[in-house]
Amino acid sequence: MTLSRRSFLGTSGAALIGAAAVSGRAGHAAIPEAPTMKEAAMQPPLVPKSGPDYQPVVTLNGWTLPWRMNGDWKEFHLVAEPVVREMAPGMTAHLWGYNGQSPGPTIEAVEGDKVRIFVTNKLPEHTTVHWHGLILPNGMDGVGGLTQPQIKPGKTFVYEFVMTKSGTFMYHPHADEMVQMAMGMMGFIVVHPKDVSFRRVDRDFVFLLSAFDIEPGAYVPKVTTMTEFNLWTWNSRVFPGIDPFVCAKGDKVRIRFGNLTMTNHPIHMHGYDFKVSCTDGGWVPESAAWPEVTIDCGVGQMRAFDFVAEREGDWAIHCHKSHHTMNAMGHGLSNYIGVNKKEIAGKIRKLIPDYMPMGTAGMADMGDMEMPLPDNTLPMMTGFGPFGPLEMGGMFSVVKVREGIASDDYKDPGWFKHPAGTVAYEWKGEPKKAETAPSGPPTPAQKAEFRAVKPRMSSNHDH
Ligand SMILES: [Cu+2]
Repeated sequence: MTLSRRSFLGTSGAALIGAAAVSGRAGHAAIPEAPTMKEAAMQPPLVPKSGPDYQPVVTLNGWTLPWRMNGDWKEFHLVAEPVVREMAPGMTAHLWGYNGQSPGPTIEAVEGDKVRIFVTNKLPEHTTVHWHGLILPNGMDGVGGLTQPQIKPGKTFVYEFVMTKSGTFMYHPHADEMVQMAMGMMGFIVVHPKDVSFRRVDRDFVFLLSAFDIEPGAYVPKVTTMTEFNLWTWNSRVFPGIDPFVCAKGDKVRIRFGNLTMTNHPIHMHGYDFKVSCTDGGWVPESAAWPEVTIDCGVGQMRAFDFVAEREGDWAIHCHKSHHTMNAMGHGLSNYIGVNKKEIAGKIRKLIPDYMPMGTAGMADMGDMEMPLPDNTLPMMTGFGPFGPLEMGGMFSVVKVREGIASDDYKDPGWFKHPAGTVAYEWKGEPKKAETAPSGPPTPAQKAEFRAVKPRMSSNHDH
């Protein structure tokens, strides 16, 4: 399918939809306002003004959808629409999302809540919303054609159900799914336990894993891509555009994520071991929560892990697939490690004075290089830390643990200041002479070093 520029126009401003467009049982009532978000910056957690006093989540580079009470119903309004998303400073993408951004706003509720979610379709094609992991009546499940007719452009549907269980869930279309998810349509759902002390943490971070195929210089993802994506994102952001996970020393922290890409992501956090505490199927009993430092998240799965932020520092957190911590590159880049390009470089420089051969000793030299790139294109490996280039992109961020951060403060505290004597350092002694290769036949002593010695049973160590 082709997307005309026109498709992206006319979506700005808070959407106030007339009740006439509403179908369903709630059609007689006024539809709630649909707030919209202009920024890709993390918004403060939405502290509940009434009801149970739960610890609200923060959405990386995102926000939580405000609601209103209507009798005993909690009412939300999602608007499916084309959006412009900044994926990192220097690159925006023309995506589809909800209420002004991709991913859509996080929906937070409490176990037992009756929720009514209005969904208005401002896309150029039909859609639905599926509530992944929630236990609800079949007709509210949002599968176009199977459990409901699709929502046509311009129409609003109403979903009504009870949040029967607490946990970690998400929403996404179940209509023209490959296209709509490749365009960025998804959002997080957190249902807090009715007993707000249950598994309570001090900081609760959420994000969704998504992948896009956007050619360098382009703005619109290719929607027919099945596996060869080139931008690996957390909440439709790539490093260095992904918010850090700011924690006060001693905080109980939960990090929750769901995978709506087409491959698995082993999410690895440095500096800590953590306990896997929740999946989209429910809570892992505390007695069974298992320790990890990397937790794989399969396609369509969600994982949450908990840890106590007791060690200060800037701890990397990233997908462990190394090509997922890189941004888009041209295809067909060859491996030139060990190739001497000096001679050919000289010839090319006669034609192109700026030409620079790269990759002859690995590709790290690309991390600290400023090369001309097409407009709206991010470097493949980028970002600078206090010690130099980070050589990262894609699914990478930093858990920043600091002493004395206020409980509601999520601002980037800058780089960690390491106590003196705690940073790896260069050895500056004299190199040993023996490191040169010997000439001539090996001496008996040298031969002896190659003799394999197989230890016997421990008999010779008997006391
Ligand atoms: Cu990955």
